[in-house]
Amino acid sequence: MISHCKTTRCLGLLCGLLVHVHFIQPADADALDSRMHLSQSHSFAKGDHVLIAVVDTGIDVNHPALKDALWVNPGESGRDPNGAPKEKNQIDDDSNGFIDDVNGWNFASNNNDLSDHHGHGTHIAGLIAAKRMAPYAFQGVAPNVKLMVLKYYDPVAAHHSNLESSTAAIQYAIKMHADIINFSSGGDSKSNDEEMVIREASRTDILIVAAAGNSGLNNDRHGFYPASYGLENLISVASLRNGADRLLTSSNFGPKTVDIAAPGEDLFSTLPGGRYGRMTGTSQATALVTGVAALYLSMHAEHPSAAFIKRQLMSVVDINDQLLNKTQSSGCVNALTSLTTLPEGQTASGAPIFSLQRLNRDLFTVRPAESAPLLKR
Ligand SMILES: [Ca+2]
Ligand SMILES: [Ca+2]
Repeated sequence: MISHCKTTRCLGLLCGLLVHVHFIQPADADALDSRMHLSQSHSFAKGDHVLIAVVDTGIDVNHPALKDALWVNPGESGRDPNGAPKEKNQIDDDSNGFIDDVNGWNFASNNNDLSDHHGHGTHIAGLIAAKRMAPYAFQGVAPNVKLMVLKYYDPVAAHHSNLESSTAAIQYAIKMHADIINFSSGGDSKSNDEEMVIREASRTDILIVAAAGNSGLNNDRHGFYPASYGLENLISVASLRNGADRLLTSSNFGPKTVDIAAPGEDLFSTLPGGRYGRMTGTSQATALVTGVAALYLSMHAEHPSAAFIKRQLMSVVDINDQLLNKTQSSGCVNALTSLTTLPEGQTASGAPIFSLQRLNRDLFTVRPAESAPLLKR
């Protein structure tokens, strides 16, 4: 547990309870795959053309599995009129208020150094977008997305307000037109500034995926922010145990204010220095849901609204009794059904469903044939 939480947004509570580095076992990839049906979902989408802002501790921008997943700000790339590369000419070429912000911005130190001195951000980035690199079977949920790196916390930076930094990071994501914001952090107090900027993200139809928190508490009673602002463009995510349909005892929950669950125990992903390792928490579960939302978005050129994507993911979860009264959807995110199930209110033939309560999902789920080509693993 990390104890740097002097202000009100604290990733230390959200994960990093255990980090160790070793080779992934085939069972790791298989377990996550079978839980979320990832490789089958990649037959439909891989996240192309989707831009995800990762508000976190930065990223190892040189990690072999991540370096090709970075967003490149078009206004800060190429050559300036003097022939100098815009990415390092010390000029704010796109006049967005940030100098040489080619892959994102460091709001902790107010510069463009995105180095991850913690590990949390690199781990989250890998779960969303890592490319498969031999000898590892591991890859991110949406390996073709682009990541906008918005660093709000640095353990080696001078004291600053996490909350001010993360709020500024969300403002940047809005200004630079991210599709989804992954927010694997939070705190137990509301912030007017933060709520205002998240409402602004709502108006611009950006989906925010936020961790429910790792205190084992009922968010319906206590609240955990930004997850608990209760906006229709914000998905609040709880974390499941491995090999069981129960939440981690550390995961916050809430039948009204926590929307969905995803695996989050001992997940394998990227770490700084080109390494790999495991972390546990609602942070990790949040990254998986972000990835699934990106897959859905990349499959639909008409750009469905953030609220629509939220409803879609929640309406096709794998329901289980252990999650009744724990989350609003009572289930675990499922990448395959999220992509292959028609929206609520329609059958495969287009006939309206009149009672969602009595809906038989099998009636309107388009399932791939047994012989559907799957990605080789
Ligand atoms: Ca700029
Ligand atoms: Ca520049």
